[in-house]
Amino acid sequence: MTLPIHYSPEVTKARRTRTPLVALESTIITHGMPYPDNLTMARQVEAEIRANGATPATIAVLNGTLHVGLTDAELEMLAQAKDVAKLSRADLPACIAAGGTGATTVAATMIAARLAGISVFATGGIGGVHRGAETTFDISADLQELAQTAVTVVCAGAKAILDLPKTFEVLETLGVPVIAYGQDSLPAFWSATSALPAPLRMDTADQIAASHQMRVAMGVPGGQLVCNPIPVADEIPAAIIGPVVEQALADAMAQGISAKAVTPYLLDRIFELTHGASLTANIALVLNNARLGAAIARELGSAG
Ligand code: PSU
Ligand code: MN
Repeated sequence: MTLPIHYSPEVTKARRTRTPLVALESTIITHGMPYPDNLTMARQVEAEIRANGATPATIAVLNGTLHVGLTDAELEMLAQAKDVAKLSRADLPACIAAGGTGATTVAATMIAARLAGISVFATGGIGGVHRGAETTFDISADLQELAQTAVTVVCAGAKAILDLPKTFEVLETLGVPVIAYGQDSLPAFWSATSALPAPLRMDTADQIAASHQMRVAMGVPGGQLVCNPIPVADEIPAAIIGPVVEQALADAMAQGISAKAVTPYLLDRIFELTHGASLTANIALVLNNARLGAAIARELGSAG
């Protein structure tokens, strides 16, 4: 069976000329940010990757075809679309088989990146263990994916809407290397640092690329999670964002929000409660991750 994969003209060219590629997810566009900031962010992050010597490949399913790289018109369509499906590992093949359209989460983007031979993926935050998971069992499939798919994912840590200690415990259990970039503590998305010590620390893109290649050479399945702190000038200190997150979680509980709707609801509520400041920080950290992702992809390209 031939897989219905479509490479954009830009990605096709990068594959031919062996230009390093960096994968990008689309759920952050459809479910993570409001229009039109989501479109501005999607364009800026692609531009940042190009400016840093790599080619961006934003991933989504459009009418039953897995798109690796989107044209500007496709980005715009997704950014404006309402009710686009959110596709994780469980949903991706079913959506393609049914001829549907959907945005890929971290887990689904990793699967697509691997199929396309792309080793690096930059995003904002990953899914993880939700607070109260001891009763709801709400744990993102992103964590399992990191344990089995050989893609290095650059994020800014996990959001405080999650239970951070439990998220990192699960990653440890799954054998996923969690690497803080350039500091000893794990970054916490909107805040550059947290009280949690990082299991691993690396200070250069070269070290991250070398460790990715060693995993592949040794046949150790799974990817790496790189946690890149938001630039301090752009951060929202924990003392400010903490109470906002608590409020959003209380509102989600009162509204009976559950399952796949939890993350999008919380992001939207935090946006409202911070009058947009959470979004400004979110865009800054995604751009920062795009730069590091491009640097890692360049190292992998030159070594591979
Ligand atoms: N965390 C964020 N922003 C996001 C997401 C997570 O800070 O946009 C999205 C990502 O696509 C991630 C997904 O893969 O939510 C996780 O959803 P769930 O918890 O339902 O697996
Ligand atoms: Mn979930």
